[in-house]
Amino acid sequence: MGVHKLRPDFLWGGAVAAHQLEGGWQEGGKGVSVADIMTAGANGVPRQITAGVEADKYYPNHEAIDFYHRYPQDIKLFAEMGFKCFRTSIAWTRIFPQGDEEQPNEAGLQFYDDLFDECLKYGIEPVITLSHFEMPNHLVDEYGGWRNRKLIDFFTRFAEVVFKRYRNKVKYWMTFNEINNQTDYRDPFAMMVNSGLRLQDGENMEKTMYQAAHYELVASAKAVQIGHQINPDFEIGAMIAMVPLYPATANPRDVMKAQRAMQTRYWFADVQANGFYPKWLQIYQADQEWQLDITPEDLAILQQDTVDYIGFSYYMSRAVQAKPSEPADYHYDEDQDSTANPYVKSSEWGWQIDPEGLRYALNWFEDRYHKPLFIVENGFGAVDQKGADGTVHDQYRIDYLKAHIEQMKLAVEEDGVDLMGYTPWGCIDLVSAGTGQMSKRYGFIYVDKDDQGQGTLARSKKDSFAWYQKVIASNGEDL
Ligand code: BGP
Repeated sequence: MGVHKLRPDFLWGGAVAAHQLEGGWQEGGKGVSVADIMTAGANGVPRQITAGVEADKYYPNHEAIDFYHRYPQDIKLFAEMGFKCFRTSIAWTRIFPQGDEEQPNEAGLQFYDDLFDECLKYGIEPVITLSHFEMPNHLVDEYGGWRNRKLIDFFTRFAEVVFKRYRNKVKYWMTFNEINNQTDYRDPFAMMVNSGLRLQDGENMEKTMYQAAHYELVASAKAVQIGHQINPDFEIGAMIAMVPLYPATANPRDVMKAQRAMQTRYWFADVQANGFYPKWLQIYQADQEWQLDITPEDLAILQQDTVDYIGFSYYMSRAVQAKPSEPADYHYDEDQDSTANPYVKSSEWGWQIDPEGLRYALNWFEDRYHKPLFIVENGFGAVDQKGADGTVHDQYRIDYLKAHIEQMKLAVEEDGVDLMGYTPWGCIDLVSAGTGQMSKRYGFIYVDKDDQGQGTLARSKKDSFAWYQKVIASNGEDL
């Protein structure tokens, strides 16, 4: 049996993002982010991205769960669970309200000083995402978001300011949350939250995505370089949305399709970890005659400043199928090429539950990049009901997490994967990114608030709270 074990300093914790829990959207000099102009979706209607903040609309991110004021109480609960780390993001708009200022906003910097001090008081390491779906909306209105090269300077200025300020408080960083989600370039929501792209009529969305993604990758590499200059002990990672794409059958054409689908979804990680664009993509881009703005200097930066580790989210896998007459390039289209996988069950939101896919993903990353890995999101979104005793009995959540932790341990113990930590998503209930609602919950801690924004915001422990406490205390032995 495997000689490997989870590291003794394994980073057990939980993950959130500023805009999904802080609230205080106009406090402490904060500017308007893209998350602040997104309404809640309802009854299958997706979230709307409005032109600005419109008076008659409900914006759930504005108050969220009021972590901005209540964080001491919440961090105390995380400490009680035994968290070794806490993953959150720094809201870019607290530091640079518009995004293009020369000088940062001191009140915003102070807020995160206080928050990190509160974590460190309990020995909880902050794990920080620089950009988690919450860029300044001014950069969208004024510059067109990441289609503009100027964004590289704005982002790296922001990164430099926070790296310097928190050089002795934060060691673990990630640049862009789920940078590869924009592979789905037909999804206006993904394009907005990832890259601040409001698509214009007649625009070639795919080309715009490749251009914006390139600027983000250069900005990410520059941030890695700046961070290491400020503190060589920093560990700065990528953050990839990992959804393994399986061939629907053993038909070699499906297998080829799945391979190209994996290449298409994960080339972002290739660039961040290997330092260069994969060949198939260079050929594909050249064939389109897009004339992308990719300079030799950019390529040198990508090559030189690769990430220290791969952080990734894992919720589900998918299966893909070749078309009856598949073109030779096996071009992958997220919408058209996916098919149901009869071997796995789905959540209420159609997310296919596949614990073994996590072991597969860990091995896939290990084989391809040989870098430490960090599972920075995993979890089960569900509508929780309080029982007669006023407590949420979320055995379904425990079952989901347990099954995934078992597979994670196999990847470490049997396969030798180098894993830094595990931070389940939404460790306290928060606003769902996809739906904008409260009712899709992930937390160990229940927050009293509904989809209309009503509730006391009181916190209470679900059954999963004590379960996760036990998991951490035993370093994953007692599941
Ligand atoms: C990831 C995001 C998170 C988060 C999570 C769950 O894509 O990084 O911000 O919200 O998914 O998604 P949802 O909230 O839509 O259930």
